[in-house]
Amino acid sequence: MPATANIRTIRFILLAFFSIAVCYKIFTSSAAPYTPAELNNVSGGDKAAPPALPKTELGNVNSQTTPNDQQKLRPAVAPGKRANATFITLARNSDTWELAKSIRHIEDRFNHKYNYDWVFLNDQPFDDQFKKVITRLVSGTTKFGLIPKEHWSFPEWIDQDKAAAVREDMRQRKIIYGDSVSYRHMCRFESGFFFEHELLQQYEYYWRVEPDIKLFCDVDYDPFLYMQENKKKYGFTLSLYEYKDTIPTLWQTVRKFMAEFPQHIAEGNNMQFISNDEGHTYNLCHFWSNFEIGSLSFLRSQAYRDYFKYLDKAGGFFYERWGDAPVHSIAAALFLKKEEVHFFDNIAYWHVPFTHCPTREEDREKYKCMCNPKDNFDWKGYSCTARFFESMGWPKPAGYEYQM
Ligand SMILES: Nc1nc2c(ncn2[C@@H]2O[C@H](COP(=O)(O)OP(=O)(O)O)[C@@H](O)[C@H]2O)c(=O)[nH]1
Ligand SMILES: [Mg+2]
Repeated sequence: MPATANIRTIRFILLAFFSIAVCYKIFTSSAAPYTPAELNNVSGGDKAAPPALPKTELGNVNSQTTPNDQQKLRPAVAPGKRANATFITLARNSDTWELAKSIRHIEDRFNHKYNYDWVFLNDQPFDDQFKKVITRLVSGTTKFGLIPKEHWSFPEWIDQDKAAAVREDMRQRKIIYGDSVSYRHMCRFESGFFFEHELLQQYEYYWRVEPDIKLFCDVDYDPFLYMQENKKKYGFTLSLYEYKDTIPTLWQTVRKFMAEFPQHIAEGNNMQFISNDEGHTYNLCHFWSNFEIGSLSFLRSQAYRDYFKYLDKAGGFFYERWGDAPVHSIAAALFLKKEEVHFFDNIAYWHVPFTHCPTREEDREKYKCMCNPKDNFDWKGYSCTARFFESMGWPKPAGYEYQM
């Protein structure tokens, strides 16, 4: 072999070796720029057990970012006891996506730490998509129930022709939901039957959630336990005046009931909230029942059952358009002591078109609220919350005058 060929071979071998070495370096450095431990530090690592940063770095992080230092992060699941409680939602299959939003709000602000169950009820069977989408969003156990026919139909004493004539009249007068049969079944079901459903029998407290609601603040305590430990029976966030045309004879029916069942009227009740003249007339004030945290044994009490039966016999769910909000509220005002009704001021809530945002700046800070306090409905003219405060003998909270 000539000498030049030898030199070429040696050059080729050296070049090949050098190229392989360079490729190896590039490949290994781009495939693994950090060790797994370093990666954890970069991304914040596992939520449950954040890796401890070196002291000097922690100092840096704290001086340049807000708000949480690592020690303040709460555990993913709140320790301690639970109440015997569930969320409850009445919904149609067509509500799936609006309801999904509500559930994310409740889970993100509260239930991912508490994992309470959630019962869903429908007058039609829930479809597979509803169950699949909803189940993956709820941190507790989901239960899907069908409403029995007798809880979602006209009772035999209702005159169908009379009811149809009322709907037509209300349609012409453009009364909201005035011509709807299903809305009337819904109001009657929420007034008198949801707490009788077999899926709710095991529970003591409920939190009602509707599709398309929002929570604006963290709920970093357990409202169910709060109810239990403070002997509360009914909780609300928003109150307002009812449309008079939907309940023309409701109050006269309630007055007849009170005369026939005086034993059900509680001592120390809150008649003052619902009447400006000691019970002669109804002032239309009610708690907005699309949000409720309540005691199921209150609704299952003899007083409430007698009351609902009496109203149902009078026919106003179909001959007028009685809503479950005034029906529940009148009961809460009359059959409970006024201290048993709780205003959940720190649960900031929206259901179209009203917002409840905590009045006090300290609360909005403490609970990491994202609502504009100017949107708070509590002190505006159409709200009954000022009246509730008056009935309780409470002063209005600081700052209310900027939210009127
Ligand atoms: N299964 C079922 N749920 C209903 C029906 N109508 C209303 N709902 C539910 O009843 C609640 C109140 O109804 P919604 O339309 O929100 O009434 P609004 O808040 O008074 O305007 C919501 O949870 C609805 O999903 C119905 O026909 N069938
Ligand atoms: Mg609604």
